[in-house]
Amino acid sequence: MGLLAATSLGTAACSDDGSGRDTDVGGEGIPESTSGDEATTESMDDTTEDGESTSGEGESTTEGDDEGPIPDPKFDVATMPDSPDICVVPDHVPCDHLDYPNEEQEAWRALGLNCPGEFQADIDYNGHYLALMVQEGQLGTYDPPTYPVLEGEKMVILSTGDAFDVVAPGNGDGDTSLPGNDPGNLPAPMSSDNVSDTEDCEMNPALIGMGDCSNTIQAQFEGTSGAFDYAEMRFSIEVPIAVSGMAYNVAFMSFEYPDFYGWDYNDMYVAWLQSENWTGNITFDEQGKPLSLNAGFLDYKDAPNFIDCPLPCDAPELQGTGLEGRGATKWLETNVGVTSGETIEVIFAIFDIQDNIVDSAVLLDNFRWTCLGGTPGTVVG
Ligand SMILES: [Ca+2]
Ligand SMILES: [Ca+2]
Ligand SMILES: [Ca+2]
Repeated sequence: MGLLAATSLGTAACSDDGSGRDTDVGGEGIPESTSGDEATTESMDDTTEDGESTSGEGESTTEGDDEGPIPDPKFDVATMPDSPDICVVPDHVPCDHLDYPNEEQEAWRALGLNCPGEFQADIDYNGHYLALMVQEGQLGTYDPPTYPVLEGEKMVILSTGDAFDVVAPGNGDGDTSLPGNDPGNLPAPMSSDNVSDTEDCEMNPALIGMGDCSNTIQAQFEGTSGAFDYAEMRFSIEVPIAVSGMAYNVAFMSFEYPDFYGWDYNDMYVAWLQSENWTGNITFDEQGKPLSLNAGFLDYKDAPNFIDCPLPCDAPELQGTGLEGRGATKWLETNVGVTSGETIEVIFAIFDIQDNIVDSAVLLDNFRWTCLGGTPGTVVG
């Protein structure tokens, strides 16, 4: 069965014991009584917390003698129906094979969002129309595929230039300026500022909302002219009942490799989450930095460089993509905890730093709900 949703986040998550009885919605934040006529309720809650099934009403009512410490406070979200303390990922049927009125709408479904009959997101694309495109089928020609589609039949390409340059060799030179998309600072609610010089939001949750909880953006942003050729996909969505995390897949690739590899400033990708539990970047390389040309996950280097890939240095995995002779990461996977019933805002943003010159891009696919809570993390996957 699923994981325990409420325990991993510690805030308003799931509420009831599955018995069909209604927890008092006026009692938010107040631990349930452990005495008197509540004894039956408590023993059933204990059963739930042990991870056993409580699907049948009236089970386990004779276990009143294994009372442990006072149970953790239980919360009830008044706008939600009562739900059991288990995590259940809603069914998802990919819909990116359907016809769409325009490529922007197509992109959201390629990502795995807004399929018919599923939780709908408020969606907003901001960027030049050339920066966004939808790729059907694997990117490149390598076998086994380096970048297979992970959900449905299509994935998104988001670029700091012409996204078409990513698709195949010779489509373009990977160096396109897109006038009118140079905000410098990151658009609200994003902020490049660290929440603190010494703590992140995992160490000190009181810092949530004060800036970038991950403290990863500022160091790459400071002292530059900021974001150029900026493109973002942003959406707001209510987290479904009995879900404790969200995940998606991303791969970063850059035409800046190898010429500008190892330079202080380079293009950057930020995945921003605005939620009760986190405000800030959620996608990192293996050194805990944002994805960029110098990302620690830059596994595919298809040309030598003087820092860490002497001759011969190539990456046949990039065959048939526009990134031949350049650099890229594998498919990566980010997961982060979110809370049932809250409305989160998610922003996938890519931008040149310092100038519009030489582009970078990300592949995006497979947005989904999960049963993994906790602070954000990114792994190869
Ligand atoms: Ca897809
Ligand atoms: Ca550019
Ligand atoms: Ca650039």
